[in-house]
Amino acid sequence: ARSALTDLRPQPDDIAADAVTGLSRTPKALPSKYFYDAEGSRLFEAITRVPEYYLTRTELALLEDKLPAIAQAIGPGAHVVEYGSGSGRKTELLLEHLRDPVAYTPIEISRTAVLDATARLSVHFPQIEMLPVCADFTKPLTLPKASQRAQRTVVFFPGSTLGNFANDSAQALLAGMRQTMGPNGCALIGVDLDKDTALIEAAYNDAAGVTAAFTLNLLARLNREIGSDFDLEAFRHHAVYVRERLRIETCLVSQRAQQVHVAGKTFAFAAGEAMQVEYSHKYTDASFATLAESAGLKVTHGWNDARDWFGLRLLQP
Ligand code: AVJ
Repeated sequence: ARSALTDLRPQPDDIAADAVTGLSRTPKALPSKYFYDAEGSRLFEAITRVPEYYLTRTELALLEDKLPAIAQAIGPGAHVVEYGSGSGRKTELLLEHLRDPVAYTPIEISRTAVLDATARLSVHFPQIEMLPVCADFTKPLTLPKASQRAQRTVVFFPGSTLGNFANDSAQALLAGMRQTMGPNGCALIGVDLDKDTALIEAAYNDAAGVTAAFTLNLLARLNREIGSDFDLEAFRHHAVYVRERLRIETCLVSQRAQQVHVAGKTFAFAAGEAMQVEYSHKYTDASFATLAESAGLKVTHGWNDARDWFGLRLLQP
């Protein structure tokens, strides 16, 4: 199987500029995309194993249970295009169950991550053409062309990663997927569902404090990479479910009045001031259908676990 990298040369992140922009807002904010340095990715893996964080294990069980039906709905000859490349076991399960999958394309900013993903999978799936793409999937993309045997492009976006995007960016991302899949394509998207507030809040406030460490690592990363001087002892993780907006809103709360220096600028925090760092949207059938429609897509199939905690949705133009 071929494994040449298509490098669309994504614009490198300007962490310092993005941090200064966010800290200059009212209320202050930092972009959640910066959670995932090596330590942040390790901490996220640890989150998926804490008992309160039901998302990953529920989605995996759902895939194991429903993939025969999902594969039936998708049909043969798929070119699977994954937005991101961090879902290892989920991708394997999908490729194992599809009928005659032809090609696999992970899309990721990190060159090493896409190459690792295809190298690992090519061992299990020597018959599948591996076409890794280094790109920013939130920007317009042109994919490498798969073999003529490919009948259909299937965008795979598991993990409720869509939930980390505010509604306007989620809509833009889905519209980009519609371009990527083409008129005959589809998208298989994992979404965390609206449910009892206590269950959702527990998942983002685990007793062992792994999620708190994950959130605070954002400040540690900025200190490491752009030389800021956030005092990690002086900020506390705070995550609440805001039902009117169907989302977990995670912030870091300043424990005292303090000043922080970032890229030559000084930012003052009041005692108790909250800085917004992450959204994790949850969906109802209605809210997800509305979001999909706003991007020109229809929800044609849906599969939930027995408790209706997590869902997989198949979207088509
Ligand atoms: C990356 C979307 C799966 O929002 O649930 C986990 C990231 N943040 N705990 C989510 C996360 C805090 C996560 N996803």
